[in-house]
Amino acid sequence: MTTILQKKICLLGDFSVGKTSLIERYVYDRFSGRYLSTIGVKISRKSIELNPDTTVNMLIWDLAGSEEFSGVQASYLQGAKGAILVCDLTRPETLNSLKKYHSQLNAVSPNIPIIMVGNKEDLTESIQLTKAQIHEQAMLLNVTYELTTSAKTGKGVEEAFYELARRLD
Ligand code: G3D
Ligand code: MG
Repeated sequence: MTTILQKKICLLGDFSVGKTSLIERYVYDRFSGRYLSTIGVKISRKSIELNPDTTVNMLIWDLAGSEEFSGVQASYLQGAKGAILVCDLTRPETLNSLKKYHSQLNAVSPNIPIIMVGNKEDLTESIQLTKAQIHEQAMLLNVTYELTTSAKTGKGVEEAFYELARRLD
């Protein structure tokens, strides 16, 4: 018999790092490059078959709006079973911000699996963050897995969600 698990996961990171684009790539395999910044939360669903006995239904929460000004609302983080911290490889300050999101997350949903993503890897000319810097931040925050992605080309996106899904309890 197949067990189907429902898991809420949240994406966190500064405005414009590519959270919505990563979800669009993962769930619909598309990149449109323009998403209206609506106010509120959008929940997308995607299931992953982890093994023949276990399927995870991921409910992927995307926060639209001005999270970097107001801080993330506790209700967004409540009940999260996993999280993806996203920074933009072309903007070093977005890596630094992940500390703040991590502590907000920790206050509401402690000890859940978290992975870190450095997005926009396709913008090779403008990249200002090294893999070593991302690794260092991941170590500081006790994040067990980090990788670089491009929502535009799709590189690393499937892997990011899969690596999170297989760490969910
Ligand atoms: P957010 O949801 O974190 O706020 P969005 O970010 O997904 O809305 O993306 C913000 C901008 O970055 C968008 O461009 C989007 O197209 C772009 N973007 C997201 N991911 C990537 C990527 O991997 N590579 C490149 N080159 N661009 C990316 P606009 O122009 O609409 O601001
Ligand atoms: Mg968005």
